[in-house]
Amino acid sequence: MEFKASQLKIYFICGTQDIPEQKSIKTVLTQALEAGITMFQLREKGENALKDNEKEKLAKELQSLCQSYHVPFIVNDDVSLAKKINADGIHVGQDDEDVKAFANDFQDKIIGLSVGNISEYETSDLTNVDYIGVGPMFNTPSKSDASEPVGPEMIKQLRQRIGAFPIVAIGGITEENVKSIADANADGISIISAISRSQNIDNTVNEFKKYFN
Ligand code: TZP
Ligand code: MG
Repeated sequence: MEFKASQLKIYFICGTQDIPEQKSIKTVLTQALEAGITMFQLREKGENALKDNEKEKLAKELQSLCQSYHVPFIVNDDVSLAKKINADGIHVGQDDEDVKAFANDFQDKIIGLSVGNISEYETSDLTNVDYIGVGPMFNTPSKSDASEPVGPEMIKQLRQRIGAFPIVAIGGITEENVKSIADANADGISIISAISRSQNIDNTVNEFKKYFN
């Protein structure tokens, strides 16, 4: 799938750990796709994360859901799974596998890299990278080892250095603070809990969409 920065507008990230009890990740993703998310990332993390065959089975089910809505399906961290199921892309952090090591296998795929601050930006090789994920913007309930929030100011600083290179903001983004992210000139927002825990996913996604058009 060819990458366009517009696909970053409403980038939903989720794993089974992010789903409230009594709900399923398939239902939540279906509602989010119906509401108009523009990209999806499967991020299985933590003690109870699915592994191996179970993870692959879930990944394929969610991939096929995304395909029916023509929304890119991205895998977090797990390069071999992304290759195996022919995902649309992979997202890695600074401490994950080096982009150089897998870039060759993802030439026609989407590659995302997390960049937390200016020094990480300066030491990152973006040659094969399609977008950077910048954050955490605010305090986040969804990443136990998250670093200190950098705020929308970090988007502005990176934008000055990076020009039109695609930037998606992450971390603690809600309907209350999304305007500050749009004003800082991010191409989009990546969201876990504000969507996965929303009482009305359709309404939440549509509120977010107003800021990225
Ligand atoms: N990376 C930085 S913050 C974060 C990740 C994966 C979690 C974002 O989740 P939420 O619930 O949207 O704050
Ligand atoms: Mg990672």
